[in-house]
Amino acid sequence: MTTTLFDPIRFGDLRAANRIVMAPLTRDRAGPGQVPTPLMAVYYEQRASAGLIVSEATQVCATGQGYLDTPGIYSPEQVAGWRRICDAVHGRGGTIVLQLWHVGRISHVSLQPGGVAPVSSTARRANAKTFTAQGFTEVSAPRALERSELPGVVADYARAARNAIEAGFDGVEVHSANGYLLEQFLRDSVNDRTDEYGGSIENRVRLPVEVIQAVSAEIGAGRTGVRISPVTPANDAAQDSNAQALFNHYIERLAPLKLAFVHVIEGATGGARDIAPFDYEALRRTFKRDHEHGAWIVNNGYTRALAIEAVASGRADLVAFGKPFISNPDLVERLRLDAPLNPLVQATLYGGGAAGYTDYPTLAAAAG
Ligand code: 8OZ
Repeated sequence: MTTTLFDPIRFGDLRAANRIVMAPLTRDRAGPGQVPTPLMAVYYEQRASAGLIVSEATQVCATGQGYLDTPGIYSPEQVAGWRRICDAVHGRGGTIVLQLWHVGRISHVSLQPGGVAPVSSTARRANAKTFTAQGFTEVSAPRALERSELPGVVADYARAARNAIEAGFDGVEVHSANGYLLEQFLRDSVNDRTDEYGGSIENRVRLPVEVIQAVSAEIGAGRTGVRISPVTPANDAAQDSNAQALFNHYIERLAPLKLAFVHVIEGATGGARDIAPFDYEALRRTFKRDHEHGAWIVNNGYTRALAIEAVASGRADLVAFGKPFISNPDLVERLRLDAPLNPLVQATLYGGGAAGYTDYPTLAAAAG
């Protein structure tokens, strides 16, 4: 029988009631101290029918922050805030993992402890903007991390993963996409280091692999996933000179860890799927080679028809939806019924309160 988008699945130590994933979505609604709020618990609980929720990107340490009002997972208050969210989602039978994030150079001095420069693989500034208390602002020039500081970065991720489990998350997704810190090490268009963390592909994957190994060792590979975006131009991470070779090698290094999942953004994040030719299937084959039970999650611009085809053909195990989940808390039900979707309101995406966050109607509410 053909596998459908609505069939359950087990992968690693995780289980999902269907193959529909809520993609990580930055909404900038954390409270003081970067603590998740009760309103955020309402928002996630409303979306708990997703087979898997990947939380919004969450900084692993204070220097990992690059946007106003994004949540953290490094203080006891943040852990307590997230616990409320995990309890709410689990109360509805959902599964939720936390996305572990360090923005690297995609930040602004006004968001950094002590107002100092953000850190990166490089001291070169990105041609990118971020959202600060002053509105959209050019990112600040970074400082290149010293070789001796890198074990501390790895430790920050491991501690954050332990905090996530303590908060009640089912696992974590390491954010290794979209031009943030780990991709600032991966790509030769950004990484200009001359130590063993720069130069060759083997050297550039070193920090991301160390981070993912440390997280797996801390909480178990069966609760650990990774998100990649091999060809995205997001956040001035210009194409690597050989993206295919880079990501082939990266997945070769990750495959023996037997992670729960790999989550791949195909094409330009939030944009064209066909921005550059890339053989995603080669990565999937490598990941699955000795680990059939690891899940391959695909994302970016999937329609209902494309998602059904991706799962039925075996090209993907699960499909992540971003924007449709913002405006449709009951997206799973709508996809099942092939019902129309609520349109997205752009103005309320980032920051603010309940408007455009927890007030999108379900089908039932719209009918009532
Ligand atoms: C949109 C706005 C701010 C951050 C990403 C975490 O692109 C993000 C992000 C998206 O991965």
